[in-house]
Amino acid sequence: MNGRESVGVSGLDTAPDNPGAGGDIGELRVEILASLQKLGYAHIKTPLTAEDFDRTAQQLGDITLRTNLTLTHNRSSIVYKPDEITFHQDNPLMNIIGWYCVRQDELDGSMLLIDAGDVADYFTRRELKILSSIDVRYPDPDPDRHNPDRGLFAYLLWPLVTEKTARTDVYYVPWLLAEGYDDEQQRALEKFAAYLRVKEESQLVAIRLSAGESLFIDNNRVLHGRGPIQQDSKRFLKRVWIKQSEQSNARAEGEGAR
Ligand SMILES: O=C(O)CCC(=O)C(=O)O
Ligand SMILES: [Fe+2]
Repeated sequence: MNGRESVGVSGLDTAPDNPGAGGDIGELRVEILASLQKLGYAHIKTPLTAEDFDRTAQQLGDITLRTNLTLTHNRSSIVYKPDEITFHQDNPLMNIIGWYCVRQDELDGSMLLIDAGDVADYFTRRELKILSSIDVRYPDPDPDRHNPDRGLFAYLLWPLVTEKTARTDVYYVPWLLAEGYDDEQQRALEKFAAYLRVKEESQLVAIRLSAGESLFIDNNRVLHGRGPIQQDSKRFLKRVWIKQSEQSNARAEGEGAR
């Protein structure tokens, strides 16, 4: 790990005990957006309080869900279990995911990231068209329709690749692939999985958050996962799902370009 992914140097380090004062959170927002644009993620090493993390997240868009991630034996989602979590993306309607570390696993607990921001360079025009025709399921965000803890499952569909004017978005969850892909789509899916393996081998980013640190990722670009954690791990992360408005998207692109 080198220091390149660090943000929050100028703004918060001057007043680490009181980052809310003097507009520091506003400055942090600009740094996070710039890092998201450049790297696909922003690792904030300056310790924040949980409240300042939340306030910072609110500056990035609308928080649609707050989740406490700790091992919870009676809950069914993989995020509450100690097993390895393979590379995936969360609900594609969410543009940014943020995690705040309250307590880290004793041995590891690193978040592992793959930046798929270069997907359009790796595939031909024709392959990108095929990838855009591949639908991947995502859980219905309405908890009355999709709620594994209540035995409710409802999925919607989202394209694996979405070509936009200035970027190409990706949405991939290996265990939520739909059924009935044709041969051409199967071949494209295999090549996509190979692309991820190459990136995992050569460009994997591992970030082990310490207590007080936070991480934001561009969920339409970066895949995340982690290795297994201790069966009795005390690891505790707070996660936020953030939806950017069209307005803040446009603003973010403008700021990133400066
Ligand atoms: O526990 C982690 O590091 C990440 C779990 C995860 O996939 C998530 O929070 O969406
Ligand atoms: Fe996830």
